[in-house]
Amino acid sequence: MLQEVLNGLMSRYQERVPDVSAVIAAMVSNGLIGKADDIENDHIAFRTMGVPQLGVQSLEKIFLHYGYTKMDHYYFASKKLDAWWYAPPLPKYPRIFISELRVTDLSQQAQDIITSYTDEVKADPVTLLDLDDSKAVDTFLHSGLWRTPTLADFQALAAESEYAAWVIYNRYYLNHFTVSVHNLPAGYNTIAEFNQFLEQNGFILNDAGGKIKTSPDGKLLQSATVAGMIPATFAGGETIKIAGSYVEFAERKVLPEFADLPAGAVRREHRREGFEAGNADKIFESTYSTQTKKSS
Ligand code: OOG
Ligand code: NI
Repeated sequence: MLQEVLNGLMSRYQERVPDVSAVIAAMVSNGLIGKADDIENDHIAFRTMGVPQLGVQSLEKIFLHYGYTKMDHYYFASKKLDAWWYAPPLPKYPRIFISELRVTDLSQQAQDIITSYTDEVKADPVTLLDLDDSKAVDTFLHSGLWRTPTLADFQALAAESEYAAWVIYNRYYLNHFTVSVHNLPAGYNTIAEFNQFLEQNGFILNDAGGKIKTSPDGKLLQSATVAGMIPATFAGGETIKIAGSYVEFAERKVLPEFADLPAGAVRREHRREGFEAGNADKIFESTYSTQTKKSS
């Protein structure tokens, strides 16, 4: 069940985000991995609108049903976001990071625009789904939820919250998957080295707060590509390029209490867990125009 839903998310994401196949191809051709399936997916991420019948409380029901456990909360004051991460039922599955726009923190005008769309969803749609039907869940995750936005609404939202504009158009499309770098061959198994590999291969990295985002304990290091621009067609028929999704990279260092384990014995539970608000705050900007202007 869970594997089928994850496969459906990854296949749509890979079609929309050319950097996904390009990163995988570069890793294979340089011998970092044998095939795409060898990549360890550290986590995937979704964005949601925080209105009562949607948001995290709705989307999370799918993953709680598949055995995920809700973990820590993070708050992003200036971006007006909340987020939680979810631990998978088995280590072979990715962690999940779901964020939510604090809609009532926005201006009345932005709230009115958002609710004019989200009010089309009358009740929490996940409660109407048969979560044991992976096809139905897959279709739901890639459905419109609300009508296609107008360009004027998209631009009005973007002026106040680029996150809001992203969600009004992109809905539940996967925001990113994350290549775990610490188990890659020596020379590529740190974020610093992997970033160098990425840049040598022509990928453009998010440099908000620096290309390497490091947690205060020094044990979670992350980087991300700048989201590619995708053609988006609006309600009036206009087509402009807007930010799509991106790819992230994560290095989780071994915890001090396991420092003496032989390299071959180190597993996920021996490494730094969870997320870091300071890192995440900058990674969100991978879809913001301050970053995407470098790719377009
Ligand atoms: C999520 C940004 C945060 C992380 O790993 O901390 C994040 C987003 O852009 O929606 O992915
Ligand atoms: Ni992430």
